Amino acid sequence: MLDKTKPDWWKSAVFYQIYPKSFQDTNGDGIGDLPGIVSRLEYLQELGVDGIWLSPVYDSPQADNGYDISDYRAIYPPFGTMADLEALIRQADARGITIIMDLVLNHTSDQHQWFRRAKSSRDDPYHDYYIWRDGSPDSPPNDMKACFGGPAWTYVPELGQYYFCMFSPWQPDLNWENPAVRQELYDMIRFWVKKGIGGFRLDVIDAIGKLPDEKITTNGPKLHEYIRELRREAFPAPTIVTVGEAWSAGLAEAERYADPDGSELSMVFQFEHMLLDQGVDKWDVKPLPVVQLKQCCARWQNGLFGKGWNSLFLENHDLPRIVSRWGDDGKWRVESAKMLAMMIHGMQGTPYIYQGEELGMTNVRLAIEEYDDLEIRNAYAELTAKGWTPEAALDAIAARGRDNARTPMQWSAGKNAGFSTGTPWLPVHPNYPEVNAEAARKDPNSIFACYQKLIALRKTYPVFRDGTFTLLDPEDGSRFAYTRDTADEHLLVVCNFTAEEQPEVCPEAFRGAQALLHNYADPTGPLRPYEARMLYLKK
Ligand code: TEU
Ligand code: CA
Repeated sequence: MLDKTKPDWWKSAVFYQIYPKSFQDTNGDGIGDLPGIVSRLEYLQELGVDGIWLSPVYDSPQADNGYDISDYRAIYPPFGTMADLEALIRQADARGITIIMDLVLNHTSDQHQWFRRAKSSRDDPYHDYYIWRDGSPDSPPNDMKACFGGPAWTYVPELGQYYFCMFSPWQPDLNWENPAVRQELYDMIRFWVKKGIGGFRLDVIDAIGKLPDEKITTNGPKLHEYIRELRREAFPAPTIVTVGEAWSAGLAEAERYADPDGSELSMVFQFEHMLLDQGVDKWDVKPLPVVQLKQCCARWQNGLFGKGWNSLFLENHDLPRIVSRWGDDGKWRVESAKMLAMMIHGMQGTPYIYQGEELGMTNVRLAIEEYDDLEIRNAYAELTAKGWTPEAALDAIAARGRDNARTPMQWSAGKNAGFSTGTPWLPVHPNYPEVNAEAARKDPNSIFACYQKLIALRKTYPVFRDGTFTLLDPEDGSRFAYTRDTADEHLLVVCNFTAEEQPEVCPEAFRGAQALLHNYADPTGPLRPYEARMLYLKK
């Protein structure tokens, strides 16, 4: 078990993201719940993770599945009660698992008390909690668009004013320039720290310094000032782990966010690698440029070495399933899922596994009425209005839509994959009789077993945490190979990104080295489809 009293314990940790709505239902309403998570702690302990990042469980009208919070200090009743959350914190802790909560500080729900009052009158003290601009019905302050479709300004006729909403009209942006807003949020965070929450994932934290009049959303001039204040006021303890979601972050910004002086956050989720296989936007699907992926990873690995800390991830609740995206979810599902896991877990940083990733869960194809996500529903309308055929729009959604990640967790070959005895809120993927946790736990060669070993290796060999990174054959578009080095350890990771045989990569020093992990028996000779090998030696 990790010593979590050490300030940088999270550098040795592996986290697991839970999307509560889809994890485990215990009362048959088709919606995952907190008792469901408690009932699966044993599974997570068996996997070996040190912490859970819990997607939002706060009270919410669920316009964006909890990323629209109506009460930061209450639990969404279908998920359970505060007592259930306290039980989860306690029982997870007993298994060496720390709970990290999602913090949505950029916006609230339009149903939050603050917003209801803000909207009631220009003179209400809460009015200035949000971002308002005067206007008339047909002339918004500017032409900014909301992420989930439509304009970023919503008109309130009673006030003759627009409010700013970066995501959707149901998610009004908080006014971070108002010190009362900031203090209220810090106070709320202290409330959770007192309950025993070990850290936070900060939703779209790069947007809190926005200047809507100048059409600036991310990386505003006061962003880092606000983050430093947040750190000081809300979670000064160095043992609190914090990871900021920052789509806009390049290396220079990430260095500021994750400054080892502890003045801001532990690390950020940056998405450069996740943007490589798209064109003008996420619906413009392009094949993965392997050379660019390698060079991108190398830049981050070397760029933050000694100056910050990387987060390592391939999936989350907003992204498609990685085996469908960069692997092969048909014939080579098992091999390619393991290869991708080895590729990412061999690097320096803190790995985050998204629920079901450890089973090789795949993308799903649904009928348009079956999708729940507001982004998907709006995108379908917008794409077809632009002239896309329904088939083309559905293809893009099946490749990139967020509901790919949100189908219920596949626990067993039983009814509804063991997720619920009722009707699941989102359809279960039809491949559950084959792809499920029960089968994976029994099979020593499963994808689950591979993740389990990767987590254990990270705990056994310091080179995973501390080693330098060297990319081999940077221009090779089929194989991703790199080495990691400390003064006395040497690690080689080799991955075949294709379904064809490729020549072996094995620098002289590694001849005869111990194979720590591999996804085919007998890891020697040419690389078979999606083959991956990890070789290790003591210098
Ligand atoms: O996501 C932030 C974000 O920028 C997303 O809009 C992202 O670009 C999109 O999901 C890509 O399809 C965070 C949360 O992770 C997401 O679930 C929320 O919907 C969003 O913030 C608003 O809170
Ligand atoms: Ca339930």
